[in-house]
Amino acid sequence: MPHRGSFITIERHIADQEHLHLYATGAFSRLLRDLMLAIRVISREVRRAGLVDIFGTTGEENVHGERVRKLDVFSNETIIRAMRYGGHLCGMASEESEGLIPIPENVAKGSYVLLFDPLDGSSNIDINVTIGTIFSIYRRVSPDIDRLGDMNDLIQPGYRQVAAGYALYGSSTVLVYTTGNGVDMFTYDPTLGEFLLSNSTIRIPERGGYYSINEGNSSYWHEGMANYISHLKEIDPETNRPYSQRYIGTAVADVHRTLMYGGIFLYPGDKKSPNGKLRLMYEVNPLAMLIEQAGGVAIDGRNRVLDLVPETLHERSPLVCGSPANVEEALSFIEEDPVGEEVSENQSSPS
Ligand code: P6P
Repeated sequence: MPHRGSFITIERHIADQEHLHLYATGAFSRLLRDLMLAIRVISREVRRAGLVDIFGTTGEENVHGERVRKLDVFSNETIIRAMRYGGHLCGMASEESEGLIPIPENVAKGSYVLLFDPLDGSSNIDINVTIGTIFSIYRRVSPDIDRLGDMNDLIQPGYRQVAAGYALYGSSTVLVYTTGNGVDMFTYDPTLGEFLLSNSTIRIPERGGYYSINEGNSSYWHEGMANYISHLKEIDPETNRPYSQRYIGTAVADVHRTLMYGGIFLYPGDKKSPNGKLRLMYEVNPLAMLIEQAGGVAIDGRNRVLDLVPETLHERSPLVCGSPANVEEALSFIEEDPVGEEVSENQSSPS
């Protein structure tokens, strides 16, 4: 529910929630507080990017061969610097970095790992369209608390996340996060330097009238997906069709609208990209946890996202998420569509 004019800061909210977690020690709360500092710094830079010539690209490419923008690098480095000395983590991973981001040898290792997309929506950075930071937190699985973590600590199924959230740098900076007890939203007040609770225990509407997908990919859609989207565009006032199409091209912003207004967001696998475009570990999993915690549904086109067993750090996954009624209806159309990589008939299965 809206908390207009409340003075519940995120620090107090984190502390108040601590008792809800049997294992939560001050470390978990301090981890979140350090992350909030990084997000404040990124928010400040995003808002003045045009003034300090931080728009544009660095001329380099990231691990995925994508052009790196100065704000991407700044955001990535800001989070790493804010998080690596706190003593709460045994490792990190980022969309902008190849493998495990280590914790310095002389720094205490903690019980958690942090995975993040430092600036989602890079293609929108230079045109002042909403972008965001997405994060996902797990407890380490490797036993030795004093040692650096490893890939097994980073590559875990989404249902093991202990926290997930995102910051949106839009008309205002908002932070939406969950630690497994519902979804809460905070709005940043730059005059106070505080994130103040603005919407607690957010619940996604049971059904919504928006669908969000890149229609430019329609030639590649599998049959079921094509039929579903055509169904949404038919004229039928009794079922409030046609739906309205909204697509910003920043996943975290499109999913935020879906969370707040209801409806469905889809970045499906198709004939060109069987696993879609979004990254499982630091985009799809955290967004799926938030949608589920708000009463929604998140699938890869057939299976629950949070049950997917990841194999590599940067693997992609299709995502179909939103209001329960919308996702259920979509599934009735797409459940026969292929999901993920297909082994074609003429491909011999590995010996
Ligand atoms: P397309 C941004 O670059 C991003 O990774 C997501 O935030 C967004 O949903 C998607 O790519 C947009 O991709 O293929 O629709 O332009």
